[in-house]
Parts: sequence; structure tokens; C-alpha cells
Amino acid sequence: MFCFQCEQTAGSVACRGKAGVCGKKENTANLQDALTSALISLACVAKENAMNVTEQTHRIILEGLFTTVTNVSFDDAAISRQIEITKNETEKLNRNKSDYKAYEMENIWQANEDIRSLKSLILFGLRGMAAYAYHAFLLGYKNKEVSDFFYQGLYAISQDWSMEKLLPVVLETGKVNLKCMELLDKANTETYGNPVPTTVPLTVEKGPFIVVTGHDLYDLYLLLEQTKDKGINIYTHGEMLPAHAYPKLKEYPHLKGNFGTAWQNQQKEFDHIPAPVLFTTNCLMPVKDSYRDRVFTTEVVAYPEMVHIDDERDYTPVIEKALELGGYKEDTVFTGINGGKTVMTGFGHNTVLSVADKVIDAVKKGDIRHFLLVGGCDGAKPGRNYYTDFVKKSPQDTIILTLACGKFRFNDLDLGTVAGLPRIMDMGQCNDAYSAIRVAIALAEAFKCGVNELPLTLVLSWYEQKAVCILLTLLSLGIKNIYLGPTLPAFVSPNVLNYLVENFNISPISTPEEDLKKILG
Ligand code: FS2
Ligand code: SF4
Repeated sequence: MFCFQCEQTAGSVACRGKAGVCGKKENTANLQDALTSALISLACVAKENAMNVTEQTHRIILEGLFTTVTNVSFDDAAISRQIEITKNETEKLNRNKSDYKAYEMENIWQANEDIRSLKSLILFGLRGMAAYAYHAFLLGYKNKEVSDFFYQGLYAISQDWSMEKLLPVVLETGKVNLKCMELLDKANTETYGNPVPTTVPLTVEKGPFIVVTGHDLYDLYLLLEQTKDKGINIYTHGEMLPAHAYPKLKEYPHLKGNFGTAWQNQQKEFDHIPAPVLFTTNCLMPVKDSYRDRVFTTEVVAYPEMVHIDDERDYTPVIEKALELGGYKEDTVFTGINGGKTVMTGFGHNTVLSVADKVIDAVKKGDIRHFLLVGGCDGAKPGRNYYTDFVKKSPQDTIILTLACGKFRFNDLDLGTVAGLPRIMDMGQCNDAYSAIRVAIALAEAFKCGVNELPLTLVLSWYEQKAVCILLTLLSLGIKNIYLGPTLPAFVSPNVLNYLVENFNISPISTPEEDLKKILG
């Protein structure tokens, strides 16, 4: 196996041998390569037979790419099925029987390091973007430019192109991902309303409950419907936390609160939990014996021997498990990592821009000195304490905007208010980076300056491939001076890194003190 797509890759170089750091086994990794190869062939054949491409083709592309994202599928049987479906679709499209050869993934992994680096940026960016496009697709939202780009990107990977020719495709991936995040934002807000600031309890009430984790709001919605009046409460986990802020989801009184923190703590948090857990997306970790009878997967998430809820989305097995386990006997108080009993979410672009006048005024008066977007993925590495310390050490006249699962390190802190605004504002899931971009662009317009001249700095943490496509989006917008950690991607070669530093002034994080000094001057 060869895999270096995520931040925890072995030795910050690559996972090889029998298994990856994430627990993905050699055979699974090889099957994921075979699936990617099949998707590349499908994209190449689709390019020649565009007239025959259907919605089904598109779904196969999205599901296939999403399946290969870190911590999504550990199930060889499910991946093998996906390969078959992809190959069948390729045959179906290839009506004029043109000759195509299966693409060898070794062509990428063994390529010159700069070519490998650029192709990896495109491939991993496409994998992340596919997850977002898939969520939008489930809600009936599609965009031709976004759909078409999956084929173009996969095709580009298959070609013997030079660095000069691949580099624009890397930035194009970011540009199209902005469209994709916009599409998902539209899908979520038109379906469930605009998020509103919401305080979310961390206490689990007595009685049967279900924990829902991952990013898919549609699964949560259907589960809320199916558990109505059943005496079962629903708790979010990880990236599902922002669901509490959507008016249509808030309407369900049994959507009670949030259980647990970010994904890397799940093996501890789910240990003997008296409730089932439904995984709608990543990040799924290898399942421990102490809770293996209560893990349920759906959509492209899969783990051997766990019950998978299929496309019909009948959650009866999850509901029955919740009733059987019965939940806690008494209300049980949990806290966040810093001891807080509640967390807040719901500061999407609509909310933040509704107080834009107040924000602009406070910046002009000097009450707000700087905005720090401290966002991105969480992970297990000790260096990630940087983000907690950074937030704790940020001065009183700064505002912390946050998103994605990294926020669980500090979202229960009470940092007070500045200019009547809470000092920590959770904008949502990783895809809600779109909200941060909207706000930044609106502020730049109001101050009649470029985004890079705003009193705003992005301090990002990355882990998997959705973070890759978001980073590419920020670069495609010309956003500079980003701080990135906890370590730089293994798939960024020294030359590609030089390019990023020279053109975008990306810096690796150092210490909170030093970085705050550099940022605030
Ligand atoms: Fe966190 Fe994992 Fe959101 Fe990532 S729950 S690292 O998938 O996409 O962020
Ligand atoms: Fe290693 Fe990450 Fe790949 Fe898992 S996804 S095998 S941890 S690089």
C-alpha cells in the first residue's frame, strides 16, 4: 500500500506496509487505489461519450471519490462493489467501444515528486469536494460546472502533463470547490433555513438516545422524523453539532444537545455508551469491542460487520438498539474539553452579515482589533494543543471565528464579548468555510480594500481531504498569509511548497505567542 493523503500519515511521509495510521489495511488501501483507477477510466470514457453521461454516472463519481476519503470506508466488500459499479458504468458509456486502458495508480505514486505533488493536490481536492457535492446532491442540488469538473480533474490526473499545465488545474479545483460549497450552503439553507445562534447543552437527559455523527444533515433530518414520539432523544456528535442552528431541525424537540467532542476522541467517548451511534460520514475510527454492537453506518461510510443503513434510509435497527440499550438512568452532565457545560453554534454568513454595521463600526472605533479564523480539522497529534493555546492567548479585542471539528478544543470556553459580540463565533462545519469567505468578501467591500488588507488572519488546522479542497479554494481567491498546521502535507513537494510560500506566503504554525505577535504586530 501507499497512502499519504492525510495529516497523520506515517512519519509525515507515507503509510506503507500492512496498515495505515488510521487503521486502513493494506488490502483496503489497494482496493481504494483500484477504485480511483476505475473512476479515472470512467472520467476518460465519459469525456469521449459526454452525450451518454447521466445522473447515475455522476452519482457513481461522487460516491467513488467520497469512499476514498480518510476514515470513510474500511469495508473491502463495499469498495469492491463500488469498483464493479464503476466499471459497469464505464462499459455502458463506452458504446463505440473505444480502447481504454485501466489507469495505473503507480503512475502517480512513482512520478517525479513535483508531478506527484500536483496530481495529489488535484486528486485529494476532488475527493474532498465530492463529499460536499454528494451532500448537496442528496438534497436535489446540482451545478453543471461542479459536476463537469470532476471529469476534467480526473482526466487531468491521467495525462502526462508538465507542472506548468497541472498547476492551473490545482487552482481550478479550488475555484470550483467554492462553487461547490456555495451549492451546499444553498442546499442546506434553502432546505433547513438560515442558521441562527444557538446554545447547545452537553448534558444527556435520561432515557433512550441516539448519537449522530458526520456531516450529513439529510440523515439527521430523516432520523428526527423517524424517531418522533418514540421517546428517543437525538444528540449530535462532532461535525453534526452545527445542525442545532438550522430552524427546520431545531423544530424537533427531541434534538436535545451534543454528545462528545471531535472525531479522534470517539474510541474513548463511545466506550460502553448506552446508546447507538450513527455515522453519516467520516471520521470513523476502527471500532472497539466495547461498542461494536452499537455502531451503525450509512451512505458511503462502511465498516466490516457493522449494520449498514441502505439508501431506503429505514433507521429501524438504530431505533430498536436505542430502546434496547435504554440510555442513562439519570440526566448525565458532560462538559467540553475545558469544562464548559454548553457550546454555541449558528454564526453562519447570514447571522454575521446581519450585524455587519456593528462589526464595521467596532473595527473603525478600534474596539475590535483583529479577526482570527481558527478553523479546520481536529486530529490526534499532540501539536494540536497549539490551537487551544492560541485561542486562550488571543487578546480581548480580537474575535475568533471558527468552523469544523477542530473547534471542540476551545468552543466551550467563555471568552466573553467584544463590542457586544461573542468572542467565539462558530460558523459551522468545514464546508461552512464558505460562510467565512462570504463574510471576508463583504467586509473587504465595506472597507474598500482587498481581503488580504483586512484585519483578518486564517489559522488553519488540516487533517483530511476536505481541508485540502478548502485550502485550494482560499488560494484560488488569492488569500495570503495563511498559517497552516499542525504539520504541512506530506504530498506537498519542496518545489510546490516554495511556490505556495512565494505566491501566497503560507507559513507553518510555530508557537501561539510568536504567531500572535506576527499577526497582531
Ligand atoms: Fe473533522 Fe473529520 Fe469536517 Fe473533516 S470530522 S476531520 O472529516 O471534514 O472536519
Ligand atoms: Fe495513512 Fe492517512 Fe492514508 Fe490512513 S488515510 S493510510 S493514515 S495517509
